[in-house]
Amino acid sequence: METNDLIDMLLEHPGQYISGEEMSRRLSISRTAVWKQIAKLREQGYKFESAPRRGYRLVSQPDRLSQPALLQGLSGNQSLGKRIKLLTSVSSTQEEARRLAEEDAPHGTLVLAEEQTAGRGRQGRHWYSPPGKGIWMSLLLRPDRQPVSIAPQLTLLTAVAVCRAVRKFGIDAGIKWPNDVLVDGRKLCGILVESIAEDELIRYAIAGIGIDVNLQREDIPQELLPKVTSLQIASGRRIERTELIVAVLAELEQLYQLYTEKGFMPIGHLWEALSVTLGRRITVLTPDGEIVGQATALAENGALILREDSGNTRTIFSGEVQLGG
Ligand code: BT5
Repeated sequence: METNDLIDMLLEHPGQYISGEEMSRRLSISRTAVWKQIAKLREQGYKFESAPRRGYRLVSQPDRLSQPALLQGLSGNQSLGKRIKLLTSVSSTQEEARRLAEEDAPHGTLVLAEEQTAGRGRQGRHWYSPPGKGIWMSLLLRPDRQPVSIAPQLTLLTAVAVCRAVRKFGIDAGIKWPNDVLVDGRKLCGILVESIAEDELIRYAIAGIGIDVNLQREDIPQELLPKVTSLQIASGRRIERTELIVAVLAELEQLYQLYTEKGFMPIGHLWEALSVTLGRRITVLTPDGEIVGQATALAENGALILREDSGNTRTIFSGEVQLGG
């Protein structure tokens, strides 16, 4: 007998106890075999309550992503997420997406992992990606004859997509320039767009998205605690990862199409509306030192425009923004 038969039977009676005797009769296996299957399922992360004479009740199932459920959820999309590679553990989904891109994987190919052992942020920083708690994924984009200079726009577009998807779950997320999605001033998602160019044109870009979904405070490393949150911490409830992945990809599909048809301007406006940076006094840490001023606008090329106290206007292409200054 497959453990699945037992699970199916328990799922047919949600919340109800079923006695060991009844299970053994209905599945035509011995009572010992039932105990063994229950033990095996417990090891896989299923949780049961057992009570004398009443039997077993399924309390919760492990939160695992499944390829059929994802493909089903994404079936409404035209191009993004039609091909999925789902891994249990990988160094970084960016690496895997890149490998697939070099093997001519199509636009919209999505790589997801339950866990990353060497997830990365910008400038080689580490991205913490524990198993089963978050969304760690990379999306392959093949823009049509676009210059490499548009890569920052893709970062902003991705941030808008994640922010809008998260808001659909009733969570008040905002975007910190350029690539962080925040809730209550804490980071919930990071985005890393890497592009491979040839003759100044993008051959392909890989949009890496890391979202802290069901992490609890004790899951977050001490040094990250002051500045990191998760959807579960922010909302007080578990969020179904598959639903959120589907929501993010649906937003991305829509925004990417808008971008292809109308350029960056409408995306820029959406970004501005969700920004927690614009209009604020900020400090930007750049490779050349600190710049303090008022964030006034987003430039067409994705740069941030800042007005220093002296009245000088500065254009920031990259850097670390701290709100306040
Ligand atoms: C980012 O870098 O925010 C981009 C993160 C992109 C991660 C995704 S996951 C799927 C794909 N595969 C990868 O290997 N990467 C992408 P950056 O702005 O440099 O921020 C990195 C900083 O965020 C770290 O130095 C930590 O301070 C903080 N951090 C690390 N892990 C975090 C987490 N899980 N949640 C929130 N903040 C985190």
